[in-house]
Amino acid sequence: MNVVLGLTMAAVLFRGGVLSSTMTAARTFAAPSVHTRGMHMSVKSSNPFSQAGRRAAVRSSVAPSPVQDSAGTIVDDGTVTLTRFMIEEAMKSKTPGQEDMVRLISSISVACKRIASMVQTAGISGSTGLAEGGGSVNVQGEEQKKLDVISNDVLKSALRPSGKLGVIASEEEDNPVVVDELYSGEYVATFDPLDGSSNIDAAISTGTIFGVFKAPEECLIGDSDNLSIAEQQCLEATLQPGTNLVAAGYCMYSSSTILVLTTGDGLNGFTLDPSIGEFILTHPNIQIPSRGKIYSMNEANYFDWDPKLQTYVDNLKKAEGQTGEKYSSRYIGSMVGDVHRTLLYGGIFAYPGDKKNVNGKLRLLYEAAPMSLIFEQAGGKSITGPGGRVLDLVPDKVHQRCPVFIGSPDDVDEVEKALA
Ligand code: AFP
Repeated sequence: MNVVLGLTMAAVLFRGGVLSSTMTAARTFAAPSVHTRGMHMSVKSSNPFSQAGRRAAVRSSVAPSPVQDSAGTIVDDGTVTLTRFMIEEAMKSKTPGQEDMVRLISSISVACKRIASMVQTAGISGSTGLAEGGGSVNVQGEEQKKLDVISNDVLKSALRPSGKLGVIASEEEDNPVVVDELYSGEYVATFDPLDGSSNIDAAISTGTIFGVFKAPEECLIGDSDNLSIAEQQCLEATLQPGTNLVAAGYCMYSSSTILVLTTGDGLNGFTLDPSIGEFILTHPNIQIPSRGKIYSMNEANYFDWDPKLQTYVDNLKKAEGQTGEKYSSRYIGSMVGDVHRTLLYGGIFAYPGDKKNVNGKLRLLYEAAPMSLIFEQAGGKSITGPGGRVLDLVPDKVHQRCPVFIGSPDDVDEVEKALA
């Protein structure tokens, strides 16, 4: 289930007393340093997860550094919450509008917490299953789950308190539509509220994917079905290439809830601590391994693939690819889960085009493009095929699909060569 939201973020963030005092604290006490512990990898293992997985885990280790005053009292326990991280980044940034970005990300994180809670209790609360008891189909012909619809509403209501939210487009709509008083100004956000929702009844990982663009210019849209050309142009603000993304991220609802975020200056991961209801920085400066040993594709489509792709995958299975090592296959069918594993362990995730669906299945604006920015920020690559960087693709419609090959740079280079 996918949604595109347009919104303006008013530049009032740092006027609030709470935030001002947080900033004062951040100035007074040195920001806690983040430690990543080193580990030697001298033992070779045939387990595809062992080395790459450990390498990623090592990078993820975070030990908070408490700060004490002269009397030895701990004045800062060193925990870096998402809010604190964003505020400190905004203070360091020379890019105007970062305060608005803090507010936007904060609203999204609240929605993620709510969705995480609903996903965890779906089996108890009776929110598993199909919306409207079945037969509720979105614009792309996909049957909606109850939680698709609820997650969409949660995102809308989390962003609405800004008073600026107005454009909503979803899989039930061909185009973004006006649902409220609308100011589509500084930012336009694209969402897939609950990606992988077909897995939800089996309690398998799902996620929310989002991308944030700058709106071309301030625009106001009335509450009318007959939009003027200027108003239509506002709605089309979502049709931007991924190179224009100013932020992207995902929340993964799994054994833990993880929010992975980039605002264009590296990639960081935060884990929800349910005891305090805060996202805590647990994966600072994520870097994907340059090569992995796992491929992740829906092989049920094998016989519809390009023969060159079939050969590439056959080679990985036979240990006849570039590394000469046998790869393992892992496929959840929930992009956020498959991509998160690929980001940490390395390897390749792909949803290629095939004979039936030449552009594959994944949607450019709220699946492929945000994930591509995320991977590039982590040193990975993402292409549609030979010579086709996903981020360069200019959408011509909101729900456009594109083939995706995303992962470790060496693995993506290998598949690109194989397909050329
Ligand atoms: P749903 O949201 O309908 O479950 O689709 C999930 C998804 O868009 C993406 O998350 C998966 O990677 C992909 O579809 C799986 O598609 P296949 O079932 O065709 O493998």
